[in-house]
Amino acid sequence: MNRTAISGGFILRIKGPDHYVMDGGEEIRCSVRGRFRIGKNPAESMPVVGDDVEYRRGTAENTGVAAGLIVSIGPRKSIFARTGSSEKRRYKVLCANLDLVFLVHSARDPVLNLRLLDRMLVAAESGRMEPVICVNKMDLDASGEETDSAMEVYRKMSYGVVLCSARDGRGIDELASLMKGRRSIMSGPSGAGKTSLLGMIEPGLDARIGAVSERTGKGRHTTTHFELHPLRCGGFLGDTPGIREFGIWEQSKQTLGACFRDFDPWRSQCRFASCTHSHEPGCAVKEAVGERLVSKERYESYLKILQDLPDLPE
Ligand SMILES: Nc1nc2c(ncn2[C@@H]2O[C@H](COP(=O)(O)OP(=O)(O)OP(=O)(O)O)[C@@H](O)[C@H]2O)c(=O)[nH]1
Ligand SMILES: [Mg+2]
Ligand SMILES: [Zn+2]
Repeated sequence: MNRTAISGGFILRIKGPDHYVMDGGEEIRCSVRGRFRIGKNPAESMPVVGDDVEYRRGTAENTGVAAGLIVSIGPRKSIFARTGSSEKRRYKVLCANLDLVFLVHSARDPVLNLRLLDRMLVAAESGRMEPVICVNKMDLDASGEETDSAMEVYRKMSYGVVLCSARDGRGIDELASLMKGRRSIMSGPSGAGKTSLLGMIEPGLDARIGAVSERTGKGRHTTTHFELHPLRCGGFLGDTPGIREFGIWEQSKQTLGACFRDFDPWRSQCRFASCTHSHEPGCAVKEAVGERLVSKERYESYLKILQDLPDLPE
């Protein structure tokens, strides 16, 4: 490889040793050597999709195509991670620096699971990502009233909510306009319709993703591979495999409350600064739940997630 100047870009996809870097409108195939120090966690030592990188540009000797060597990775503004099912504390960063994460659920088939949505909102907040709640398959919800009223509590917390259908096309324009010029991904339970929505937003993209997805026993394609796809409207969009278990990483019993936006007006008024809003006397959050200023269901989600979290180390 002929060594030349350093250039910058971000990683679109990783295939084995090849890291495809988007630099302006050009894709450069880069390699990496060794490990990097990226986040504060030692688990974050390898580049992931979405990382801003600097690379030394050259030309691969045998093929003549533009190639490069990644020499540094920029700080991660946000991360999207997954936890292993066996070891809940361990996590793997799937991608970095996303502007938005679309939390795709379905009104029916599978049924709308608000407790799972709450877990995913915590994950988004924890990774410093801006979530947009997306309820798909609205064509299966005759009046739409039930879904609409279930979303009221989330709208009040200033989360973006889009009711959509990959079948009849409602909400698609709204999703497309949110994605314009931004880097985003879709995440949510398997079968909620993430890949189908992608196909509506950018015709043909679902087929490209389908080609690398796995065929399940049920005879349908399940997304297994992850990368950011350039959109014709500008912007980059990633599709993720459906979620079976959604772990929460890097949170403790003492920090979880900060991931619940609806607790914000009350958290600072608790008697103890280290309040976990569960058993403590003088808890302003619990009082707010009692006065119906905070939704009982949201508080139940909170307690459920809290159970599995460790205490903050002294
Ligand atoms: N009625 C209805 N069906 C839909 C809609 N969107 C998707 N589907 C169907 O739901 C099934 C699952 O859709 P996918 O797009 O594969 O779901 P996914 O979220 O990508 O699933 P995973 O890749 O397994 O995570 C398919 O049979 C789709 O045809 C919709 O808006 N309405
Ligand atoms: Mg899919
Ligand atoms: Zn409290």
